[in-house]
Amino acid sequence: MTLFIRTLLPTLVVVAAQAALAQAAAPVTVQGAWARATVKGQTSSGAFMTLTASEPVTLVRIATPAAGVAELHEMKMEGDVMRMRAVPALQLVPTKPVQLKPGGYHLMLQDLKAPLQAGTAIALTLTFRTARGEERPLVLQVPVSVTAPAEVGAATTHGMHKP
Ligand SMILES: [Cu+2]
Repeated sequence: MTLFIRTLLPTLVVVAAQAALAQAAAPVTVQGAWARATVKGQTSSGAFMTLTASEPVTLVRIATPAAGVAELHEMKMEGDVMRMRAVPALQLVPTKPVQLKPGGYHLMLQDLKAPLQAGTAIALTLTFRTARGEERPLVLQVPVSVTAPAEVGAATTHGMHKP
């Protein structure tokens, strides 16, 4: 029995260490995440969500196996023209939700490996840097849909399904 415990103990220590590593996730909560389904021939799309940090962090990197390039973008009116540009980093102020939504900040997924089909989900990893310079990942499964989850009712009200 003693021998059994001695051989088992190192294994338990390793498992505990791995669990601790996994728990060092970003201090950020995500609400309402979704990625827009693509139509035929479309090779890029956007992902949207609300991010709320519990300590000061900066979003520094986005990665997904679903796309060749994943970047943070911002849509802004420049004169009369709506323009989109890449944003290298996004600072989050604790408890202040930041909305990534159509027409504003969004995660741009370019060079899609396959069409994004409604009802499926894509893996997305957001990497945040803390004030101490540590990088913390946030691993998400983002559902793919045609419209934002909250927009479904609004779309119906606006008569989209009427003849
Ligand atoms: Cu974009």
